[in-house]
Amino acid sequence: MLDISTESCKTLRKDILTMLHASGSGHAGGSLSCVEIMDALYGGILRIDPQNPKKPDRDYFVLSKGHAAPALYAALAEREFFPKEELLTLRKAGSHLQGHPDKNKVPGVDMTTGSLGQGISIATGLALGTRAKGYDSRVYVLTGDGELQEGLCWEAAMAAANYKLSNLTLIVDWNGLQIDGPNEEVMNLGDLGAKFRAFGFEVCEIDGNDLDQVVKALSAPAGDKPRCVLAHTVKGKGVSFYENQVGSHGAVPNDEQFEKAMKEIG
Ligand SMILES: Cc1ncc(C[n+]2csc(CCOP(=O)(O)OP(=O)(O)O)c2C)c(N)n1
Ligand SMILES: [Mg+2]
Repeated sequence: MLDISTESCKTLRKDILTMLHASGSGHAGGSLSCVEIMDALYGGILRIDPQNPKKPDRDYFVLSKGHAAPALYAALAEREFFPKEELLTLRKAGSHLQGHPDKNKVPGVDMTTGSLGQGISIATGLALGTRAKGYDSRVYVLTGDGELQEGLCWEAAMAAANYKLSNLTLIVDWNGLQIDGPNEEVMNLGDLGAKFRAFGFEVCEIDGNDLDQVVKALSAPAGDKPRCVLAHTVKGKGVSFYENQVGSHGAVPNDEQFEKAMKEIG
């Protein structure tokens, strides 16, 4: 059973590495950077029921950075949406746990993702739709920082503010790195706080690997605008040879690295 604790974060990190080691492919860096966010959401903040994953008036989570699927799968398995042993089938032929999440195959996955840039639009639609139905649902979406270079993100942000979607929380995993380098070198994001404020969001900025800060930001009562949580994180967090390394993006541990990483996490 998953709870909100540093021990649960360690468990999620170990699950992620175990999956990647077993599959021989996947994305370590961006899965490890968002562990505290996943733990806070699936450890307690989201109003969801593993026995009834499609309950319409639940809370929703969209993993817009779908390549971090191992982090989502680990959280769902620890929250008992499916048996934990299945994590070892990551990316194997026939497994429901493919490299990117599929809502039609994996219990607890609210949206199929992997093509970057789409999640904020989807979450905006979910926030509008659940509000129209009169549900008390809150909708959370997690994007990468590099992902924000997709223009579609900003169209969706404009719409979310226009419709005053106070039930929507956008979390940015601001780890500073994307697939081929630091954001600042590839396409500088500039002052994201000022940008989201100008678009009509309420913005807060936190250390996204500090569990207390994450919980406080994600559980704060809704205001009258959509909220943007700029979460400063470390790509590859928890594993010394992955932290802040561009190469950790699509990294997979070999046997020796796996042992070292598991020891480091403790
Ligand atoms: C539309 C689209 N273009 C390219 C890719 C390939 N791709 C997968 S991850 C990634 C980099 C994402 O960087 P970022 O958003 O910063 O994610 P993180 O650092 O959290 O892993 C890219 C370019 C994709 N999945 N979708
Ligand atoms: Mg990034």
